[in-house]
Amino acid sequence: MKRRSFFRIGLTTAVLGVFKPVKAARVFGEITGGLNESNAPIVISTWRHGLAANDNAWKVLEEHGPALDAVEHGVRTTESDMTNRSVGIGGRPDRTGHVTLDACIMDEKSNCGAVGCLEGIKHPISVARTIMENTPHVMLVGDGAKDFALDYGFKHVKSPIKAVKKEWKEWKKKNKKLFEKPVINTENHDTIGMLALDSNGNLSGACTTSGWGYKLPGRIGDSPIIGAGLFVDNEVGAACATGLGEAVIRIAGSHTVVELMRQGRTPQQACEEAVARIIDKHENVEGLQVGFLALDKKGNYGAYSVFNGFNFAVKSTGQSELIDAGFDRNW
Ligand code: SD4
Repeated sequence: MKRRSFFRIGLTTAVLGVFKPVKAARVFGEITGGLNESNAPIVISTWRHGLAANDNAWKVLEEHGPALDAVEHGVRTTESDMTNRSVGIGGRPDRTGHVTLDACIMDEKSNCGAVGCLEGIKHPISVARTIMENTPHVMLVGDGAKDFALDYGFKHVKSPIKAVKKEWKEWKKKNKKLFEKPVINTENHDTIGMLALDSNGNLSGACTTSGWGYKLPGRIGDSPIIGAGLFVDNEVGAACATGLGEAVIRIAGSHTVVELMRQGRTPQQACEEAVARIIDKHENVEGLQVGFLALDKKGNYGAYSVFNGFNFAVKSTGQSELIDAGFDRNW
């Protein structure tokens, strides 16, 4: 097996730019990229941190680079941001103080790679890609994933970072029982999921997170699970999810969105239907936030969430904006 170069596309570009996003409040059901022939290249990603991530993904797309490089490069931006508490090693730990990271990546040929419960590695997304490109497996977790990463030249980094450790200690004082049922943390749903369509018309996606803050040790969410946190089918489209992973897994969320697009739904309609299914499958959706993002083969996009508050970033030629997603109900 050959070790790949991790620095193919120049990591020095991972610098946050200055943005003046246009904040558009839109009526849900009307967010689409339009019906023109093709919006390619285009990149979309979850939450406000998607703006900076899209900018770095765009550097690849505008040079006519592959969507796969764009999404990896893009989400590394968020993984590098030590102020981000829900992605990368700056993220919140589990109940025992371990920051365990989940990520996955998928390309236009349906190749995919994933890591779960990975500790002490700055860029889980690149480990996921390395698994995809260098092994016959899709997913490695825990110590196996860590050893694999170290063997392939990734460096160990310390986590949690100081500020996070302090917060966790405070949390621990108030939460003494380790295995008490975790409470849904409605403020900590900030995974980055990114979908890109390149100038050759190929789709790829990436998803990376530190998961549910103060989760039970060993918990893996939807984000590294192909079909749940992310799914790409180059014939149809791509989708990713953010929010309460358990709810997303229950309906194979991202796969569901892509399959709905295959049946003729627009990206917007597909996201709305997947959210409706989540609502149907849960007796009580109180505090259960989930958001879906979808992109089709022509670069039309859509987004929808259970509750208000979900937004996403879009970048294409002449466009860089943060858009409020439609939602089913108010908090
Ligand atoms: C998870 N979906 O681990 C992730 C959490 C998250 O935005 O914050 N998503 O369940």
